[in-house]
Amino acid sequence: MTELLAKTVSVAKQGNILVATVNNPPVNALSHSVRAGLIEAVWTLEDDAEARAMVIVCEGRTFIAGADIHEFKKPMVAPLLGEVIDTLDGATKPIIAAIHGTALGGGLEVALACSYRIALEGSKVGLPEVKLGILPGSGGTVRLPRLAGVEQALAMISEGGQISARDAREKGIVDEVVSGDLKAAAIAFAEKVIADGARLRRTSDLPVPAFDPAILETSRAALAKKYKGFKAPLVAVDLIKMVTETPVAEAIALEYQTCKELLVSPQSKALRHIFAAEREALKIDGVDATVKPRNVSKVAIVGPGTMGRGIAACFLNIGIPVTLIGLTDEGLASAVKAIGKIYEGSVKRGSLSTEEMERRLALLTTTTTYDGIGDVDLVIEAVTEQLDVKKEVFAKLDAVLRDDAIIATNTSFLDIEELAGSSKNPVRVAGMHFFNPANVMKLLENVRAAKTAPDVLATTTALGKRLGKAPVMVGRSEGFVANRMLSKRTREAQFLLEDGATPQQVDRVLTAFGFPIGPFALADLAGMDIMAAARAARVARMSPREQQCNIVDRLVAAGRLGQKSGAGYYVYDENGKASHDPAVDELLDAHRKERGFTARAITDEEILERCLFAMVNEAARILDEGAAARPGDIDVIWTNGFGFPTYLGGPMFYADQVGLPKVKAALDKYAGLVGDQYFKPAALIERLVAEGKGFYG
Ligand code: 3H9
Repeated sequence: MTELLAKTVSVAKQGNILVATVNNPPVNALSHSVRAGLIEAVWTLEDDAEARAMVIVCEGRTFIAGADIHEFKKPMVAPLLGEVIDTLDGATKPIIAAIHGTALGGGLEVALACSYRIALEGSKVGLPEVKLGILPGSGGTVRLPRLAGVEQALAMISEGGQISARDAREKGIVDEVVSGDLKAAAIAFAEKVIADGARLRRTSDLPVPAFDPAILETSRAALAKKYKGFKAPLVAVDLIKMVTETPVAEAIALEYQTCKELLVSPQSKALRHIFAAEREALKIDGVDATVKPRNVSKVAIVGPGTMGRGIAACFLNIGIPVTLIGLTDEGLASAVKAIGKIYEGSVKRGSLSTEEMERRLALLTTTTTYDGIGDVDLVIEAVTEQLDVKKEVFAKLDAVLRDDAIIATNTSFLDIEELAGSSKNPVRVAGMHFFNPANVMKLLENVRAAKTAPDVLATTTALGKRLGKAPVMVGRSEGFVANRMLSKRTREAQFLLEDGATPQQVDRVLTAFGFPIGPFALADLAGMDIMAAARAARVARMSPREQQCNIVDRLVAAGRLGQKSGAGYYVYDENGKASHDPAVDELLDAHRKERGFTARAITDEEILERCLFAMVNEAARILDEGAAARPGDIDVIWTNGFGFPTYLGGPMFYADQVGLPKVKAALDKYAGLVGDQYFKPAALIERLVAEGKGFYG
């Protein structure tokens, strides 16, 4: 083996084949030393008269997963990735990329610049740059259409998805899919290439295959709708169009320029922030990274209601057997039917095979007793939100579970300490707060109580990741983080109606900001009876103005339960299309009159600031109390739980972009207008402003 100067790449000879091995954990990103090492490896290949071909393989869990995101914040140091790609492309002997895990972004660009690509069964390839607000910058947009066709390349580049090695083989992106020993297969492949005359096959020499230019405009329209507010997907269409009309060298230069410009855009900064924050959120404050999660291979769920069903589906989806415990056989039968319906929907849409549906359903058992769950590793209780009912369940669980089995509560607002304290074994109790529909929503608020064991916390986090969720660890706090902040936005949306805004205006302002749905359309979707029940549960602890702001109750009394009854804040036609209803104006007028409010014209700016900054202010309190460990955790919660636009980075990142002095000035203004008790700036905001800092320093 030859030691290269760059320690992350080594080369070794196997007969007349050079094997370059990349070893840059955790994901073999193209850090400076990998870039330098790959260039050195090609020089070694060129200098060695005996060597006739080279294989590039990676150690660890994956092939190169892209450019090193951590280097994006600093000035790039030569050699840049473009130089690596040019060196690979210009090699006079064939190079074979041997892909396992995921070849992503710059990693796939490296592979595309090689003469041949072989991939391990189960591996994946993709150009996910768009998810970071950028586009491929080292030939990806130029080479991929030449191999896979313009339509396929456009789909992959503009949406950033990954495709399987088999699909990639079918589309011409990889040459062979192998199983077993990848390195041995790659060497055998190289021997074949040498036997066939060591032919070079430069992707950049291939012509762009013919395509229907209409697909560019069709994609542009579809992307504008699907990724409303995102810049990079639309730039991708322009870039691909340019590539089809421009010679290779010029196209590569233009692509790099576009990537560089996007890299410094606010959207890319925000999206990269969320990428990092989601990974940071997996690190539990105060729990050492070496703490091992407990094994979870069998679970029970108590409560076959809406939440229990969705949670059960989450576990069945990843092959974990579930015992669903209910009070009656009828309730359980209806839960099984509902879970079946979830899967039937997926089968109809073509995203699930019938066999897979049957395999998942076979993992589900139901029971009305606690007798058979002595061997489960985890129980999630998802029974009704009443402390005494939940305590009773805990007592029953304590009687039958193994000592090391975990009890997780799905409570959304009960006191986690009181629940944990009701178990004989509080170290095993934590919260796993799923959001409805649990099988769809990515957010998972894991809740720690004072005595929860570190490995129980590590287990809920690891499990969240296995379930494909964005898990965030939160602490004791009424409504935890997500709902506690939401309640402030809900309060302001309601107060704005009293002050003179209309539901349409508030919804328009918040959707124009980037939320997928406004608070009133959302309330109509959830159901006004549900909203009224949630309000009733909290009303005793509300301020007098909030207590009397009973618009929701008025709507319920008027039979306006939302979409399900055809009318709520809006009226709905038979296709579910919402429109303005003058009856709601009358209802609001009557409410204002009764409560002594005179409607005034409210600006869009006031709506946005009151709704957003009320949340940010509450988040600052949550941080100060320690119920969230980092501002990034709150950004992950809001982007995954309530559709806060990722391209704005979440509420805390957004507040920093606005500038905390400006946020504080707005809070002061609304404290005067709406009331000090609602808008008095949180102590943390006062402190940060005084220190000239933001949430992120
Ligand atoms: C690009 O290539 C641009 C070029 O076209 C042009 C340039 C001019 N860099 O996700 P995980 C870290 S843009 C540095 O939990 P998994 C991550 O922070 C790039 N670090 O693992 C975490 O660190 P820590 C295009 C990276 O197994 C650790 O790896 N590529 C990078 O669930 C584990 O990450 C992408 O966008 C990186 N590129 O998933 C790929 N990626 O443990 C982004 C990850 O300290 N990456 N880390 O928190 C992914 O999609 C997933 O990480 C991957 C593994 C699927 C690879």
